[in-house]
Amino acid sequence: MAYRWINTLTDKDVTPHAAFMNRRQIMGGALAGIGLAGIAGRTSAAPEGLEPNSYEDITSYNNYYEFGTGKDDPARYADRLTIEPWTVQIDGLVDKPGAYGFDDIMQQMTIEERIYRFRCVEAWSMVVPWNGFELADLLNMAGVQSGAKYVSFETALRPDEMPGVAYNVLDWPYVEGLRLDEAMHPLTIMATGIYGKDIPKQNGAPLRLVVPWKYGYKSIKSVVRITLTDTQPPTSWNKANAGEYGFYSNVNPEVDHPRWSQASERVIGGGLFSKRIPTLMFNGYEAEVADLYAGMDVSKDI
Ligand SMILES: Nc1nc2c(c(=O)[nH]1)N[C@H]1C(S)=C(S)[C@@H](COP(=O)(O)O)O[C@H]1N2
Ligand SMILES: [Mo]
Repeated sequence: MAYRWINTLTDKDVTPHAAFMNRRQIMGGALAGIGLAGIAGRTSAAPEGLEPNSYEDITSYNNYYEFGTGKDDPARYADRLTIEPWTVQIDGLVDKPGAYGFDDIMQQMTIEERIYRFRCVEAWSMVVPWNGFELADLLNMAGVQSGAKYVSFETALRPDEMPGVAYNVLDWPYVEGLRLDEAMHPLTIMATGIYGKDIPKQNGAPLRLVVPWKYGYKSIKSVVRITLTDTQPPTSWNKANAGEYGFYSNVNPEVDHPRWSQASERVIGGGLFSKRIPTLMFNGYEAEVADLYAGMDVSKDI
């Protein structure tokens, strides 16, 4: 699609911080016709050297229970999902509720690359070079009303296309939620691509939430509905097991899952050389997001 562009920033150039801080400059430069190679050559603060996982790793080791609970089930079965046409219902406390077509959304959004850490609650992790847009831009397009305090999200429910929904492992459709300030945070994106290609179905085509400082299950796939509300919305894993999965689900190495440690994580990929690394507070995004939780006890409000 012509409106998608891939920047040539290396992982060293796009630290999570620099990526969102430089967004407007990057887009301004691109629109003004400044070569992207020039942008890649700019200096950026505090390079972290995040090493993205391979496309193969990211698209073959998945959680998408609508297609089965095995890690390879989504890659095997998600091709059954029809993604054209696709509409996202945006409703609740917004000025312009309605059914927004995916292509219309894409034409209005600024697509950029974000290289983010991704940490599943099961204690494995990857680094993913997403393409996508800020959720805040989409919510602002719909016009968030002053009474809105939370955002709820819903995945498509297609029994004919999703073999996994025949099993009651979760209460379908998959639903998730964020507090409005979390949803509006510049690190929160709707991902529409990986490595510059349209996001594969097993990863949540055609658009899925990515909240990099929270456990992976918050990053709901194949979103068909976004509702602005004044009450905290139900979330699938919390409904399934409230003792193990809270609403916030912020990555916190100091708070263990009742059944395993969260202090470290297994890095996917590398075969025999796969390693365990320490898990970082807020998955490494503490400087950007800790303020959102000022006054909360993050060891209790899990
Ligand atoms: N609709 C839906 N969204 C989902 C899931 C799911 O089963 N269904 N799994 C979640 C979990 S547990 C994780 S770790 C991530 C996995 O994303 P990935 O397969 O792109 O790595 O998707 C999340 N989003
Ligand atoms: Mo997960």
